[in-house]
Amino acid sequence: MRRLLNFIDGEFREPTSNKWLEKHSPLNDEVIYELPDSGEMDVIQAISSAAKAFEKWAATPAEERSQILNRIADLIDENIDALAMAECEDVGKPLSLARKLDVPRASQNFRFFASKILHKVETASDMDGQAVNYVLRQPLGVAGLIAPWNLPLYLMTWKIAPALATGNVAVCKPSEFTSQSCFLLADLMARAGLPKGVCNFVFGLGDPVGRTLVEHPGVPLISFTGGTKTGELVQKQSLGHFKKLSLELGGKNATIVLKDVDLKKVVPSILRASFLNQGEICLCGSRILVQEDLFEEFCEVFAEAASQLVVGDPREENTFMGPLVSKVHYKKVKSFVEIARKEDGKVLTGGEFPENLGDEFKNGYFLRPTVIKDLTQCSEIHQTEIFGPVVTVNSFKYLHEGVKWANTSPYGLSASVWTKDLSKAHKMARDLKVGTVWVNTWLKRDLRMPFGGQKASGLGREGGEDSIDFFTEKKTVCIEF
Ligand code: TXE
Repeated sequence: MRRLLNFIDGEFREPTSNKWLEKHSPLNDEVIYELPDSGEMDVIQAISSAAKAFEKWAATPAEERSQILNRIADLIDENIDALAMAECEDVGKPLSLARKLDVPRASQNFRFFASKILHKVETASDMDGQAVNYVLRQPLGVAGLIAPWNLPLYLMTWKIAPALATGNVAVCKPSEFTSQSCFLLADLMARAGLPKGVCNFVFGLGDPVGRTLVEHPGVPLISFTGGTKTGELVQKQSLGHFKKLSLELGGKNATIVLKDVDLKKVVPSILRASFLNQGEICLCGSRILVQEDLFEEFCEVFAEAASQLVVGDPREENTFMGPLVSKVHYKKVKSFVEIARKEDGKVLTGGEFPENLGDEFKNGYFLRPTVIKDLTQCSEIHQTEIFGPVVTVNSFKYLHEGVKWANTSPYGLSASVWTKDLSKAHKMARDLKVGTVWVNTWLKRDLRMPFGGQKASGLGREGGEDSIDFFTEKKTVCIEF
């Protein structure tokens, strides 16, 4: 059986306990490899290796750090086939999506921060000729980087790149459901000439691996992406050490459709916003709100289009949706469809295992895109993150009602507004209580801009200057003349 290994101090290592976890394929539930069931000792070894490497890495000129990060980006691009297949096998996401989105964004993350650190300008001030002040930005040390299973490489590199670019070192904890791409990345980083100990990977369960990382006094900052419940746990675990925390958590995002849209034009984009990556993106629009004059027509056109989406073997070019990531998650998502039915929701399409999949996939975690209407605003389905291919559709009359409904959620990650009237869009964008608003588009990301959520969607922002801010400490030096 294939086994992945931890990557600590520049070498691949078995877990000290010699205990292993099995990874089941989302396509057919068969075991496809084993990963380390690492324990506290493995994490402590990784942290001490990183701490040993920190001083030298922090003193490495930005130009040199930048070159190494660009070499990592080159190797990611050169190894897109293996990396994309790893994401497809682990997550169940279409290979075409991994090739178009996940892997290119991983190398873009490295390139973006490799360039950003070469153009940094800091603040200075002159006190009427008496003294001068200037700001120094310095890395903190060992960064604890924890990523979820839906976009494993995309999100872990979004943390690694700025952490290393600013001179920190890292201990990375990928999700136990999706370890392959980080296992491959570790090798690429070593081949790019990253000094040993600068970036370490420890595979295993959230507790003990993630917990040990978060609780350890030698790890001054944690960048976490994952579910809201786990985010709360991470916050509690970090108490007592005054750590810097960045929490990217869950979402229950509204897609707001005004009556002036051209349905033929917007429905394909709203389908993508609803079901891309099997709906397993925290930014997916899972609550569709349509102005009432357009509501019935929208439901008909959208449900029909959703029923036509190709669900099947994620390795096939024309597949739009593969299976969900795990049996546990599949059962959780399916249970929400049953709850919707009990709450008198009307399932317009989907909610069940696709018929014509063929024997080889009969044990896979496949679910057809599901559209549900007529649920009340306070239904559990509207208030809970499902994180799968399940969306609800409801109507509203006036714009302020649409905004109010969109804001009636424990989450505040993102929203999208679809309309020809941009003055209405600007006004709605101001009133939506979220971290990102897209107008007539979705998931278009400018890495220079801040990204993050409010309320139960998280704490802090990363991206552009916000990442530099998060991964460095500022120091003001004042010199008297
Ligand atoms: O998260 P989990 P998952 C969210 C998305 C969904 C969730 C899915 O909305 O809710 O992520 O990912 C580790 N101490 N986002 O199920 O279970 C765990 O091993 C420390 C939001 O993986 O929270 C895994 O590596 N770590 C996001 C990671 O935490 C612990 C975008 C996440 O696990 C731990 C993508 C512990 N006690 C997904 N327990 C956004 N807002 O951008 C578990 N972990």
